[in-house]
Amino acid sequence: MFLRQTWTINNMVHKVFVYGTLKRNEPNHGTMTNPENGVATFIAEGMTKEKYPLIIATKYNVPFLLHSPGTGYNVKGEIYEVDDKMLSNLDILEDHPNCYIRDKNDIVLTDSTHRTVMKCWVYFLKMFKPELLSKPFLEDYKSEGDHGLRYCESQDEYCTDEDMNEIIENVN
Ligand code: PCA
Repeated sequence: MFLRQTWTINNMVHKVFVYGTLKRNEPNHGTMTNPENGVATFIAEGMTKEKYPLIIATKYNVPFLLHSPGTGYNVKGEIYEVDDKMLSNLDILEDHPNCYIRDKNDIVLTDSTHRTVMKCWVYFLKMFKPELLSKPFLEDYKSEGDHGLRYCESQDEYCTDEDMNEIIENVN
């Protein structure tokens, strides 16, 4: 009993909405299915309640959700329940909070007739360069989509310093 309670206290479950390379059949999905990284359980398909610009940038063709509510589409993706370990591994992959910033956002379940809303963690780009808003906006990211900007898997970091300069506004 005591052990079980300890486990529950130390292993929180977090809802994460993924819209890019972490989705099923996309290049980084393996991060979520690798048990060494923790546990991720698929919950449902969903979309952002607000519209946001989803763009592809850098020479690696990385998808970024720009934190600019009201522009773009209600972006489609997948909701997962993850444990603490998986969440911290996703933070490492996404370089939160240096590159992407993980923020809670309303996600509407796509299959639900009642417009069920879940608050989920989402990886956004916040202090982005305004010129990123002139790139085409996507509704449903696919690395192999018509845009022709296939994600470059050879890199193990999303955001090198060079990439950061390209996408993040220098606030100094
Ligand atoms: N991976 C995260 C953020 C962007 C990306 O490629 C995701 O799929 O949500």
